[in-house]
Amino acid sequence: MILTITLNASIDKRYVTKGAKQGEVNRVLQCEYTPGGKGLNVSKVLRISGADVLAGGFTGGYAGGYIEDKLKEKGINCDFYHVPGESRSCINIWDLETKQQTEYLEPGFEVSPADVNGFLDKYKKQAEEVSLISISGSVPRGVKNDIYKELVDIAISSGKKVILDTSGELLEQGIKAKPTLIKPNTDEIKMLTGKDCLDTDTLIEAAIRIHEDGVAYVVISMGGDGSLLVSKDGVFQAIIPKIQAENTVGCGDAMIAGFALGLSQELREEELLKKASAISAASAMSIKTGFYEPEIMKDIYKDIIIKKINR
Ligand code: TA6
Repeated sequence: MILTITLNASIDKRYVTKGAKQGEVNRVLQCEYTPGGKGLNVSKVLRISGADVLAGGFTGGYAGGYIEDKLKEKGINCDFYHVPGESRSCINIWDLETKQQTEYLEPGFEVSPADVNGFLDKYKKQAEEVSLISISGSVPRGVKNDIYKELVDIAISSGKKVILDTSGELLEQGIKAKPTLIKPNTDEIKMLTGKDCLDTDTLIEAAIRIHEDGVAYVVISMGGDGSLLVSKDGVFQAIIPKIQAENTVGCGDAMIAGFALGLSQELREEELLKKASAISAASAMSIKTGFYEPEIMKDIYKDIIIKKINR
């Protein structure tokens, strides 16, 4: 069983519009609601991949109940800490005329110190019972910036591999506990190492530094140029075939799900990176967030090339 932690779960609402204008009444042509927040996208992709998933974190109110009902319909077990507020919504707008994607991410409810302590008590028990832990996304108001350091420490003390996918101060604090895997973007690498990563060599050097500071796997996503994985066994690059992307929202979360699955299966670097890259690419080809077609993933998987980069 893989535990996913989403401290700021949301109802993701995807709108399709045509020529939407600020300051005017715009009618939405299509809309789709699904459980969201980075950790729940990871949960949904893990489930499609056949993994047993336990989803934890904070939910609240009617919206929280909707989120959990929809997760259970997908066969995802839920054990959230319930708070008085309403879980948030995150809006993702795709405009057919401008071909632009715009996101509005609500901040979410505020939690109290008692809520945080109640969640931590629940999380400590969960960490003992699961095989691997994946922590993603932003946190609600009332949660301190070092929360992920505390969660990673608990995971490691429980002898579990732990993935941390977040940004800013949450990542800067969380990395002090030496999570098993992180997937920083170039802004986050600059924050962590002070290096402006303008080219692949600098990117690799920065990732090696983060690895040498204690993170077993450092993943760098380079969008259409594929991704890099740095570990004790070296530097690996995944080169993916050209794809027709339909919705890139959540494909980073899908990649995290692929790594969680692969680490739980004890895969070696080449296989680990190939599977995660194929799942992420297949996810980008789906209009839905936190979803991929297994047949499409298998097709892409066959065409992914993994190169070991000599350093
Ligand atoms: O990565 C995509 C996404 O998970 C959206 O689905 C939306 O829920 C947003 O990011 C939430 O990000 P957060 O970091 O607040 O969990």
